[in-house]
Amino acid sequence: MKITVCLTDLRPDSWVADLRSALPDAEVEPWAPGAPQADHAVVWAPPQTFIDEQPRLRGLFNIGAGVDALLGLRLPPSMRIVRLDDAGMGVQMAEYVCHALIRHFRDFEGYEADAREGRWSFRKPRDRMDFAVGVMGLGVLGQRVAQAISTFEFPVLGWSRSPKQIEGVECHAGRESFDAFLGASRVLVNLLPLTDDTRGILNAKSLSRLNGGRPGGYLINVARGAHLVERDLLSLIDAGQLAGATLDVFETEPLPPEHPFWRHPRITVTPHASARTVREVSVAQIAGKIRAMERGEPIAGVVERDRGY
Ligand code: NDP
Ligand code: OXD
Repeated sequence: MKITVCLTDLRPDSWVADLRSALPDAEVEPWAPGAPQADHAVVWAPPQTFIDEQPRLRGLFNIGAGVDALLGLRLPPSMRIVRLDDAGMGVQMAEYVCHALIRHFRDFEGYEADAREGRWSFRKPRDRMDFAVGVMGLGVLGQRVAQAISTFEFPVLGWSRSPKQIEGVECHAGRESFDAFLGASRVLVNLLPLTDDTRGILNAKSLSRLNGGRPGGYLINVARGAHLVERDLLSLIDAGQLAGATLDVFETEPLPPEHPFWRHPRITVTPHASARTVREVSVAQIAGKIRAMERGEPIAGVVERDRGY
């Protein structure tokens, strides 16, 4: 069995070495143009040339959870696309979102500013019942995040395509319940995949519904930059309708130095770092799935191309 590794903007050496250890019977090589046809590929943002030169791959294993970049390529119908399921990202995403939520709720930014000035002053405690958190996307990461938030006793709502029942989470599903979900949420966390249905879903109309249409809504976007209409967010914050945002993903990455998000006092920026791929866990997961596929067994995380995730 041949495995090729094509990781744009990342060095493949450690991935190749770890895959060789995990699959000692396989021939694992980094991809270069003209390489022989492989059976499976481990990829991150591969170029179209790679797909065109490897048309008989059976499995295309993405080293991330989001497959929007892969689905933008022309892919033979026989090629199965497989995303990472958690693989160490769930706990990181839970940490990131809880940190951003609590930093905003407790105004730790204000305390940090006070500390820089040597000022001893308190904030009035706020009622967490007024800070309902809505999680868009209740998949592998969204469910993990919703459950983590609920341990801090915030009211938690969730929104997905198909109906769900999750303890401690008021679950909504489908477009028809979107407005009710938004209106009942004050802090909005985005963990949707980027698809034709979800592109631009965070816009002036949807974001101004937060908190029942009253000022004070807050956005945490950790999914994809193209979910957000960036100028709409800026207008709503500058008009005082939204209290601010924590953003990990952007329409253009790296975020250009001149972008207004960098210096906006109500926006916190991180460089697509909320949940990093953990190589050791990911290699173990991918190797397990390749072995199962070779035995003809079903595997988790196969992307349904029609729905886009
Ligand atoms: P999943 O595929 O497991 O979950 C996706 C969820 O979104 C599901 O609950 C699904 O509903 C819901 N959904 C999809 N389309 C719609 C729609 N049109 N309306 C309502 N709900 C919808 O994905 P993950 O949880 O693993 O990951 C989510 C995203 O997070 C990734 O696609 C990626 O873009 C991003 N990500 C970002 C990272 C970062 O570092 N910033 C790291 C990892 C991931 P249903 O359950 O009904 O199918
Ligand atoms: C992912 C990501 O999709 O890192 O896994 O964004």
